[in-house]
Amino acid sequence: MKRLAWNDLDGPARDAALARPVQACTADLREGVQRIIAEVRRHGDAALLRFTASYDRCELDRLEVAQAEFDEAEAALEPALKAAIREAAGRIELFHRTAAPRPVAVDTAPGVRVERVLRPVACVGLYVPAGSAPLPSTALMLGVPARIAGCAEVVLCSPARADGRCDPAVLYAARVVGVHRVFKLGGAQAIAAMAYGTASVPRCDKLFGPGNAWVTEAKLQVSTDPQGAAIDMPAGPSEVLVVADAQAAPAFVAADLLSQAEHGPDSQVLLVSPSAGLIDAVAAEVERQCAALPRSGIAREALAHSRLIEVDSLEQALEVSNRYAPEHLILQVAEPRTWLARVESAGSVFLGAWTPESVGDYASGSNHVLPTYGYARSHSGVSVASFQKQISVQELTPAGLRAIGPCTATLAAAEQLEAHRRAVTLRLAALDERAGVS
Ligand code: HSO
Ligand code: ZN
Repeated sequence: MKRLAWNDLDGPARDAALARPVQACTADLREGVQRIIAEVRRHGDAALLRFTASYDRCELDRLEVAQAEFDEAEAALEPALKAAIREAAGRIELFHRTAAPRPVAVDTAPGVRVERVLRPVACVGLYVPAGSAPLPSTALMLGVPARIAGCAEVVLCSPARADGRCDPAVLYAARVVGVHRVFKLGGAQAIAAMAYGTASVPRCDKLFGPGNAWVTEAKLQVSTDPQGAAIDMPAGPSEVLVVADAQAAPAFVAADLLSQAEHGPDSQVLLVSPSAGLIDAVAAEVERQCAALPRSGIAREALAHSRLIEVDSLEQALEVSNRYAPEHLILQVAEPRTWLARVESAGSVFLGAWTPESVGDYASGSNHVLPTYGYARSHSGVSVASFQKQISVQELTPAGLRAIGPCTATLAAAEQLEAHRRAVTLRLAALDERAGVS
């Protein structure tokens, strides 16, 4: 890991220190995805079966997972894993229900009622990757808020293995959270199928979930097509920034850094600390722990573009963190809660030595589909609100129109929008007439 002292860096060097690995969207990738989308739109299921045969190396005669396959998956799974999936789903449900937006109503003037009502996005498409590691937890993170929002149709796509089956834990998680239909589809073809619909895959209004470069590029392409589908957020590789002080346990900090580094070679992990001693100790621990990991090769590639940054204070550490806007921010400092007020941009925050980032990935109840790549400056993680539309409603009584009509008419006149003004003034005149004012 590269070691830097923040105060020795000038402006451009600071930008470079916090730069993410470049997400190369090559012309090849863009055109490859365009071709897949065009094929799926033209040939529907036939194209999906063809792409699945060539990319996932399995010949299917049906894309949708049948009830019997859910039953088999459930029978094959360890009871302990099934219990953990149900336990995690319960806490994700509790947090997301508690944090869900509520309808509101307020009288903004006597006789002027303004409301917000909530409606579910009707049909949503969830993508659950299954590349180097299938992610049943992602099925929970997307399926639970979709169900709470009340989406009428919840579709999930996840690539099949070479034996033609989906990962059994993904299927079990999908069933636990009440996903309506699951399809054995991966990559850009899954995104194209859900965005445009085929004979077997329903057309979805909004697509959710992480994926590789092909999935990400396909989501971007369908989201810029008015005929396509909306998406949850722009996505990039996983990342974590740990702020730690001299009293932090190096082994804990190293373990948290490695837990993100093992996601993929382009994951990024940063340690920001005012303690040179802690940085040395963490660097040694990372080496030691990494060697013992099954995915040490992946983690090592990620560590190659990760950083250890020495700052002069925790205040400065928080400034660096806000500038980076990490997907995950871990505060391993004395009294972490006192620093929370300084956090301006982060997807999800983990306070104190006993809060590893892994608990947010799986089981604390918060969501793990979070803004990466600096999007935490302007975006939030997936929540029930992501699966809803907020509709505003207003209703005026005659007294209400009398109260706010003149303000409206004045503003309409200032914008020289006479029809707008008259829509108010003719009603005010009608009220005057009714009241017998001449
Ligand atoms: N940390 C990932 C989510 C995840 N981790 C799923 C394990 N499974 C999001 O950045
Ligand atoms: Zn993770």
